[in-house]
Amino acid sequence: MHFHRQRHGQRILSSEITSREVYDSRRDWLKGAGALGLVGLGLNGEARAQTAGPGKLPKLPGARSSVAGATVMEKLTAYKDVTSYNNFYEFGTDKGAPAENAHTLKPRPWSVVIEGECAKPGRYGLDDLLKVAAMEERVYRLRCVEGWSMVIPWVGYSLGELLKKAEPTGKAKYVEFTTLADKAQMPGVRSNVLDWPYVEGLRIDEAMHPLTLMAFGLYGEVLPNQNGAPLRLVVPWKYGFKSAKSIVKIRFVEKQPTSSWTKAAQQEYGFYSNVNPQVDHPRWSQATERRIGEDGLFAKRRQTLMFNGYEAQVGQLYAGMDLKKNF
Ligand SMILES: Nc1nc2c(c(=O)[nH]1)N[C@H]1C(S)=C(S)[C@@H](COP(=O)(O)O)O[C@H]1N2
Ligand SMILES: [Mo]
Repeated sequence: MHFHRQRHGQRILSSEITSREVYDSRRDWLKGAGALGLVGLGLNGEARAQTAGPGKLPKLPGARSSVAGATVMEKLTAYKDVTSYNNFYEFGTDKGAPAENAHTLKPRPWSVVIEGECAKPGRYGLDDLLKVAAMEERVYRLRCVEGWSMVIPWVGYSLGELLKKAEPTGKAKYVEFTTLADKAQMPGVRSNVLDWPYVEGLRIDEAMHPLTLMAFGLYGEVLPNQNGAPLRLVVPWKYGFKSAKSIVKIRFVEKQPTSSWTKAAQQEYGFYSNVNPQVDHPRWSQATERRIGEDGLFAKRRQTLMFNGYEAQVGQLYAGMDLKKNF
């Protein structure tokens, strides 16, 4: 049995801490909603989720999502940690580099090209992208392949809502995402740590799954630059690197795209990259993870869950596949 911390001289069991944290995060959620006078009101009868950030950036609230699995009842990772411990190699490889350097990114004006195997290709401006579907708040776990995780209240809508607009053809078996690579805005692009631009891909059914989020915000505000402003993917059952930041192009393709990480190390980063505690990274185990913010003296690593805890929602997508081969 592990003990997490001492409080008023009492030792608190991990089981008690967990329910306590869930309670605290629910209460904070309600407090936020109360401050805005929205408790129990809700537009269209929906409960409004109002998880507020520090108010430094424009507000972007979302209604609490009704998508199955969209709200993890675990303590939220602090806004400060979510925005200061990042992977965004276009701004440097240190965890603190994106927060330090991403002020040079200009998230407006912005547009995304949608092309390839679809009936309605086109270029969408950010204001149109923001209006494609109602904004929802989704509390997802995000687990990095490096072995740390966070719980983040994202704001956005299902990527499928946007993809549908372009009317993908029968040949659209995969979707490729390309992100901004501009040396003038992104100092890290001068290094050759990755083959720029950053490219990621999903199978079309993964891209259309309601949990796959086109995110525009977090903590009730627009995305901070270091988290992938003005829009990024969040694919909660896959390792974090599949969640491409600052997207500029979405392409429907017939053949499986090659991601930048697969190009960099084919044996380490497969196309699927589903969170899987049974398939180790060649250089380290994936059985456990460190929750950012829980790194005190008594913090213990958490068991990593199959599909990052989203197995009930996405397991069927991989029925019959050998997940050791398709890692
Ligand atoms: N364009 C781009 N997107 C990216 C990355 C990157 O380096 N460049 N890093 C990925 C990795 S490894 C992770 S873990 C997540 C981190 O997202 P966060 O900083 O919002 O937690 O972003 C992903 N998206
Ligand atoms: Mo990552």
